[in-house]
Amino acid sequence: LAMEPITCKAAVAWAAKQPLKIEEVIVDPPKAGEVRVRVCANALCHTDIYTLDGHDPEGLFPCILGHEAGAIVVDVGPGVTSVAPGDHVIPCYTPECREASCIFCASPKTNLCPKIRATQGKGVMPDGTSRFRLKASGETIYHFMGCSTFSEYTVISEISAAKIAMDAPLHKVCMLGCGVATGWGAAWNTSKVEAGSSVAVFGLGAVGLAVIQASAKAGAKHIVGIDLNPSKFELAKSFGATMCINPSEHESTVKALLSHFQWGIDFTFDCTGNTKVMRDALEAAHRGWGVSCVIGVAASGHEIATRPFQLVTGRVWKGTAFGGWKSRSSVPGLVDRATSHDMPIDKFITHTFDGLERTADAVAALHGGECLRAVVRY
Ligand code: NAD
Ligand code: AHE
Ligand code: ZN
Repeated sequence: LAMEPITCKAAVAWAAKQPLKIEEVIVDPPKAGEVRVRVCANALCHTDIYTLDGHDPEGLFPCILGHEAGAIVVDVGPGVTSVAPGDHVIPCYTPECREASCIFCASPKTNLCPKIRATQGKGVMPDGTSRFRLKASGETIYHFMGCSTFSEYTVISEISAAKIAMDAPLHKVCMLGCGVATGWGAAWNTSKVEAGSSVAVFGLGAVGLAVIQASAKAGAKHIVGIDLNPSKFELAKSFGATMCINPSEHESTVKALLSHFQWGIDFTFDCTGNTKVMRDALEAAHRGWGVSCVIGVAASGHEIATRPFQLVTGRVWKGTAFGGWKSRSSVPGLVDRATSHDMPIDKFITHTFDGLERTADAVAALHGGECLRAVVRY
């Protein structure tokens, strides 16, 4: 039976800094190597807002944002073997092609499979075309991060679809499609936080709190949470922070940290996207061996700086995408850890909305300052 286009609702980003608009869109059937999914729940990530606000050098409009979702496979294109209609999946913006010729998938050093990265960055599927059109005019709408989950239906590559347990609650485990998984992986994979070590986390959104949770699990002895918004401190402590610092109360955050940790902190993380904070995080890292990991995504045109002496004297500056997780291989296990409460995730959900048309309310909530993750259930 030929697959038909599906008409559904999507929250379309028409231009930078403009509110999302709920539109009727046509979602074309999946082509070879693609799957069409029904999105059941979507958590907003700061990166969606960053692109909507026009800070992403790759941002394209009109597009359908969203990349932290739980979904059910509806139909599959020719050649798809790893998922079938009815399977529950998490769309992953970092794919995993697993082809023998992929030196990135073959290497244990990285998760950055480049197989579809070029077209993904151009807002299209690997054949160079979009599966989304506006119903009213036929105008093409771009994809985003290979996911576009602010839509009741979307098309993703098979290599971007992590098949997860059928009984995992999609409105919760959707958060493992980005923020929470990224924080855990930054601590465990990218930085390899050690038992007994000291950790400083700059930025206590969902990503930073996930770093704290994972660092505590790894046995870190001291975990400092840093945020301009002190309303985040209580929650940070409940995730495992042993101390919190508000930079606005100190002339220098680095000096404030060094007053407690003479030679610096073993593992530091930027979870703000602010390049000045990235510098502080590097310079607060321990002389001789401190590792500083950039997780935050900086606005277009912003660059990092420090004195090279900071590196000469043994600090290491690194960064992470999706916490280093090889997506299709790792996400199912992360989902199991969340559902078994080995790594509880309920506390990350501060807002819940029902219906795709509430996506703009979720965006407003994320701007509000009290929000970690706003989950929209479709
Ligand atoms: P968020 O907006 O919920 O949290 C950011 C936190 O940083 C807030 O609590 C805010 O008060 C705090 N903050 C802002 N400026 C600060 C400053 N100067 N000093 C101290 N604290 C400050 O965002 P999130 O969803 O947790 O994401 C965090 C960052 O990580 C974003 O930049 C996002 O784009 C990025 N991100 C990266 C990856 C990746 O794979 N590398 C994945 C997910 C998110
Ligand atoms: N498009 C931006 C970069 C945005 C960016 O760095 N994205 C992160 C994920 S943020 C998830 O919330 C990432 O993984 N980047 C690696 C990649 O391949 O996109 C730009 O600067 O052009
Ligand atoms: Zn994200």
